[in-house]
Amino acid sequence: MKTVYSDHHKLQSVETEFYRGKWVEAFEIPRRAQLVLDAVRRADLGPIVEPKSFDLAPVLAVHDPDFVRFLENVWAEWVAEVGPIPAYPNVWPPRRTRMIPTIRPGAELGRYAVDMSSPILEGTWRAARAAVDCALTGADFINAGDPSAFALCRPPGHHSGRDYYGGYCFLNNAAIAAQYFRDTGARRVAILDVDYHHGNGTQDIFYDRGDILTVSIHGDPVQEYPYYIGFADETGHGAGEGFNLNLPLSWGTDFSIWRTALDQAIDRIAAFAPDRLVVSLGVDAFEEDPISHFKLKGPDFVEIGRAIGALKIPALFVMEGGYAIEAIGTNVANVLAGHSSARA
Ligand code: OKP
Ligand code: ZN
Repeated sequence: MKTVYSDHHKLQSVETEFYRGKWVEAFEIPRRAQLVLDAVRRADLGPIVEPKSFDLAPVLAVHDPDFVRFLENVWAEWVAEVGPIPAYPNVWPPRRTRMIPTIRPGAELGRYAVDMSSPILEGTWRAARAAVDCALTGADFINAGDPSAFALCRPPGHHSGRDYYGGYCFLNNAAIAAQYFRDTGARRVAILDVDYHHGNGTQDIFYDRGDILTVSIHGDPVQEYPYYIGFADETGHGAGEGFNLNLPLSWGTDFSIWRTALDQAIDRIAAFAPDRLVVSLGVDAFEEDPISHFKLKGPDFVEIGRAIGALKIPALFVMEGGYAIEAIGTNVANVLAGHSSARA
């Protein structure tokens, strides 16, 4: 299995993040990707390659043009008004608002941001574009016949919706790859999100679509980020009715329970019979994760990979979360190794 990796992710780097009323040491840091890369190398999973550069068309196929233009340009506007410091919103539009454009970067940050976890920096746009390039390059390997590929994306993407960003995510790498699969010949695509957090952005993007099935296993939104969305009764809308499956689980969930949800997810995907599978691969369901509350252990990740591999559907793994620095590499490599062993 090829791994697609770009050094540009390092452009998205902050020391601290705002967490429960305080500035604390940041969780989503460049070292995460470095450690995953090291582990993939050590596990001898296959070649590590640089992404090709894609134009904006695949991004604009899932994100609104005004949002994309905002991400590209807000840094320059923020620097001109505020100076070269991380750009955060501190104002948000209330419900039932008319959403009339403003000429102030701070107000535009609040229009598109859903939380304060995702500062926009000088290199954010380039880092986010490079992550998309990793996902699309991986998709091309699968289109060329590889049974699987790993896009080592950073920043992650699954919290980014059609026109919003947050949860460390700017552009939705997995959604962009899924749509790209559709646009390059796949008739049906499934996205399986095993990150601890609900893939709210991915759900938002495909909610009214019956050609792209979205499935997410995650912390119950009554007690876990992103809150408000990710409930079991959100099943899709219009042509998408029945094509979104949420499997929320409580804090303390261990692998025996998690595995039951995975079986449901896999049964639904098998029934959908997609031509391509995109896996939003977060490993923050791990018991030692500092911001999460599930109880998965290292070897469980091998079994996750194996179960996904048993579907025998060409699979693109797209890196999302995972913050237990000492184990992130092993946990990711375990999923990929499990998948390769089942596909062999
Ligand atoms: C990104 B990914 C919870 C604060 C959470 C943002 C978490 C984003 C997770 N109290 N802050 O899905 O791993
Ligand atoms: Zn997560």
